[in-house]
Amino acid sequence: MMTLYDLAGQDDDLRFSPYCWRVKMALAHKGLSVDCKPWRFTEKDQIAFSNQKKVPVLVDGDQVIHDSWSIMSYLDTVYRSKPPLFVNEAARESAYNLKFWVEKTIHLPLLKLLILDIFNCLHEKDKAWFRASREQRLGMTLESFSDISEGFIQDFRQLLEPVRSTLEWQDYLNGDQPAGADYLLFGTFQWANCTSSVQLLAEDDPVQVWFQRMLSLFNYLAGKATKAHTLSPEVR
Ligand SMILES: N[C@@H](CCC(=O)N[C@@H](CS)C(=O)NCC(=O)O)C(=O)O
Repeated sequence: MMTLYDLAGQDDDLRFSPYCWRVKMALAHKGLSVDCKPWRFTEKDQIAFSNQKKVPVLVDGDQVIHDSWSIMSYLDTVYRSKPPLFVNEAARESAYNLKFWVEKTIHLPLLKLLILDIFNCLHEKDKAWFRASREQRLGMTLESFSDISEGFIQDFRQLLEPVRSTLEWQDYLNGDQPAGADYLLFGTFQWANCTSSVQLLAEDDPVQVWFQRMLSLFNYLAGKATKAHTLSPEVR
């Protein structure tokens, strides 16, 4: 069986990395089983064999692949007889553009909404590292960076217009069935879903309706995920 190094929070079952969720959904789409090993930000030694410092890292026999996009591409190349994540080169290219839009346009504003919730759900051993590394990157404290105002949430919702306009008339970004593009965006919302109770989207927003549909896939693989705000206070 394959092994996936998967970011975990204070509780081993709290798995909230947007990039790891992409991969878990992609593996389920292909019908491949995986052992998802909990990993913390400060456990760099455990993934040193991958010659870099981030998860997801997938180990498949003697193959070691890191980076969510590279892993998805690997799965399509090696497991050709399984359902494709990208049906053709055009689908792959458009998913690649979507990945950039998600990472460049959506992740930073979303991080502003989530950052304190993320910090609170980390394992104790990760907290100081996370604060120091993120404050250095952002050039300010987590508290100054955070914005959960109603106005900011409205602005965030506006950013989603390009995908909303697609999801208004089709069930999935891929069409009538989910595939790679859906998992690329899904990871981002699952990041929020697992770490925070902020109401990111209105209930009738086509993006929210799509997200609920995504949660139910593969026998509720993502819908059953542990969420920080449902853990007991002692664990949190
Ligand atoms: N481009 C990578 C990004 C992976 C990434 O940023 N992973 C985070 C967890 S969500 C991480 O491991 N961070 C460790 C660090 O910042 O040192 C991908 O698509 O997989």
